[in-house]
Amino acid sequence: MAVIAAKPFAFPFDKYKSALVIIDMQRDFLEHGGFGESLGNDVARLGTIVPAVGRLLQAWRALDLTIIHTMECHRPDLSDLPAAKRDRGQPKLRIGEPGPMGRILVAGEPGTEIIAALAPRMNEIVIEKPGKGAFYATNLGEILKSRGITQLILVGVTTEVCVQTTMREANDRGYECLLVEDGTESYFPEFKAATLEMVRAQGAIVGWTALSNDILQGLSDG
Ligand code: C5J
Repeated sequence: MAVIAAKPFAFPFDKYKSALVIIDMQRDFLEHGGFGESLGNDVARLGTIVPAVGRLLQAWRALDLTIIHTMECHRPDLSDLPAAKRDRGQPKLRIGEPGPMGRILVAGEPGTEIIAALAPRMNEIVIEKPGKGAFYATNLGEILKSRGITQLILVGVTTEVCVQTTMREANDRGYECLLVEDGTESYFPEFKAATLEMVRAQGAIVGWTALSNDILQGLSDG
């Protein structure tokens, strides 16, 4: 057991009951020609977190702790893509349409893959999710329960969309959640800042936030 320096107060950390949850670090969000860019976003912002996420991933791997990767994607027949999601926004390319990296956010397509620097290993769990939250329409809850996981360390993109949604879903299910400040990013810096503030407000109403170095320290302390 260790204590991580976190906001709004210290996070009691049991690494053996923790999972590192890496949300949607996919080419479609981080690389040119993908969904994020087709929505008019500057995708370069998201790449800045890759080193910090990579250091946490290596540390979890070194200790053989639970690692979960998520991917936002849909079945090739798009039967899990509601029209309300497909038609939202005004992207140049809609979900399911062919782009430079294959069909946008469709399972098995090159653009849907996790970026090479953070590619999952064979023994790591990969959750394909059709929604913003990683618990919706997936077996993530069952997997965590079967491993006795009670604490989630969250990284990934985008802070205010899939990361925050997953953190809120997890909080409602009784998990203690810690969002890594330099391990998450948004196309909109003001949305990232607001999310960090709101999740830890009111005495950690949704959870804690901390820097990756403080989490690495907690891993070696405990
Ligand atoms: C979005 C995500 N932003 N992974 N997905 O549509 O946050």
